[in-house]
Amino acid sequence: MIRFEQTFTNFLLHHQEKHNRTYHFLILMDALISSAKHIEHYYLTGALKGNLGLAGNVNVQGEDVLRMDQIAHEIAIHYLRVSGRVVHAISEESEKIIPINTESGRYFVYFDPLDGSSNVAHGLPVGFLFGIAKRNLEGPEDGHLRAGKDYIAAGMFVIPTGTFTLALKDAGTWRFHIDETMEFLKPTRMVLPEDSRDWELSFNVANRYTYAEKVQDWIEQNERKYAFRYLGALAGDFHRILSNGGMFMYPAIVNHPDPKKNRAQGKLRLMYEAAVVAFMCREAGGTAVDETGTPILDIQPKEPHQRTALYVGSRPLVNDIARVLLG
Ligand code: FDP
Repeated sequence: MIRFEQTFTNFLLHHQEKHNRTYHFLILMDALISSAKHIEHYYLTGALKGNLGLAGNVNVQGEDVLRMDQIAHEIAIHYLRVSGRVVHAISEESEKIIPINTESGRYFVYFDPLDGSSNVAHGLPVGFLFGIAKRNLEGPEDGHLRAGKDYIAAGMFVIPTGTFTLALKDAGTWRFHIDETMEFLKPTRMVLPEDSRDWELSFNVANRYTYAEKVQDWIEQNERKYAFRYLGALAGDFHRILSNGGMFMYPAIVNHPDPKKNRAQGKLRLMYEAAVVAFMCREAGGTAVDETGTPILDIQPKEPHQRTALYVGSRPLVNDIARVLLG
């Protein structure tokens, strides 16, 4: 017997209808879905085409090889452009803000088309993360750098696993899986589990002695209570936390033996990494803070590629470390 599941498109149409919303968001989501499918299939065959390597290489036909993250960026910009709905985009792959439809666009899209670069050469999971904010339709526009609390949606595709997670403001975090007809199906509401038995901790353990002493102490006191997992791609690591609970963290690096390698501001990007997962986490019942214990969603970005430290996951764990960070 074939089992049929609700499609993402159907889910979203009903959602928009129920909340009396416009069709513009549907067109934007269609562009993001098309981008993700295109990137996913490019990625699956990337090793074959020699596209998982470094830019500047030349392939056997003597053609320039583009890096996979540059290809992913171009794919996403193409679909965002033809959607006609985007005022401008901020991409990890472009230093400058990218104007798209500054006249009549409606949304700002902040994205990282291929996050988790250390996995790329191996064809292992990477993420396409995005946050969406809406233009001020009532008054003058103000510079377009929105704090996470002002996003209307945020999501991630874990490429090439065929999973897609989308959080809609005040309407929950939902996970979808791709089927053999390339449809994302089966909306499943994600709620961080309260039972701590399956909780996981996720951080780059090689960095632990470079963290602030109080963070090191917290790890010392808590690490034995939980399983430890680290893929090295935020989308994949956070995907697990959303299912199992626990905490992903990328703390500030302040005690590196080579001081030039310290990252007091943190490593991850606020607008298209930290705020994206923080938004999904809030809609799933969790929370996220930076190195000062400030909620990630409250941070007003000053520039598009701003970095931050990140602690994200189950509320009791994040609140516990926030207390230490504030102390
Ligand atoms: P990467 O630098 O490999 O692109 O974007 C930042 C990010 O990946 C995250 O996806 C990931 O969680 C983290 O950095 C991995 O950093 P480390 O290699 O320092 O652990």
